[in-house]
Amino acid sequence: EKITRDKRKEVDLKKSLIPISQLKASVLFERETFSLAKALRNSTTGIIAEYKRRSPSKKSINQDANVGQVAQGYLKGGVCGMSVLTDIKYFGGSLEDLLLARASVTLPLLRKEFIIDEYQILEAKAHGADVILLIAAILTRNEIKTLSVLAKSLGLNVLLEVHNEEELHKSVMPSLDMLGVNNRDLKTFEVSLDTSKHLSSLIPDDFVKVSESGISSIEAIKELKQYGYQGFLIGENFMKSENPGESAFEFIQ
Ligand code: IGP
Repeated sequence: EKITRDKRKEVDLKKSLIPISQLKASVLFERETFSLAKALRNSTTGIIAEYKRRSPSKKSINQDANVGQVAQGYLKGGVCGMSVLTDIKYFGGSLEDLLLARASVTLPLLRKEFIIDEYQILEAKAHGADVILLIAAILTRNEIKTLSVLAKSLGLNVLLEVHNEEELHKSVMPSLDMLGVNNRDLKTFEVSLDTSKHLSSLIPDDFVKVSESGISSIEAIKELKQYGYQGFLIGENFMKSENPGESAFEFIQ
């Protein structure tokens, strides 16, 4: 089953939403955010570790790991930031997971979600996110602009994800902080690090470059660094272990 905008909307319409006034009145909405872009620029490892229970391509990865414990494990392991899936339908995640991660660590946190409207950005801030993901494949240039400008105005970093040249050309604008290249094709689930290598030279230098998905070795990271990448988003490779934090620690050592 492919992930499309329309499906995303169907899911959103079904859940009951917290009123915007209530989101804006929350304590977390007022907090000063951490900058993932800054953390990545100052880091030698650049690892963004993801909390992911399951995925459309892998079904179950790790249903039992406690998100707060994983967050603390990642922090101890030396990661730069953490990504938390909040999508229920495809990834078994929730905003509750984001809140629990926020309560457990001071790491920059990315809300990993199919964001298509402004409400989801207010929601992200109110649940402790520091960074939002925008996926070029499901947004127009105008939407990317409106959503990223709103996120910036709330002090959030923006990670824009692309998978090909066309998406990259459509998306580049000053209101983004980080440009992520997804090595996984969201339509076929095929993974190739060549996607990152191929697109790297087309990404302007003022953005932090992040390589996403399918990374499972230090050798891969060394190679991607030579292409200018400073961030590496890793999920499954850590989550498939019983103790994802320890797995991240061993990886980074
Ligand atoms: C992590 P992996 O292969 O290390 O588990 O991948 C992350 O890149 C992946 O979960 C991801 C993703 C996304 C998930 C990247 N972009 C967009 C959902 C939506």
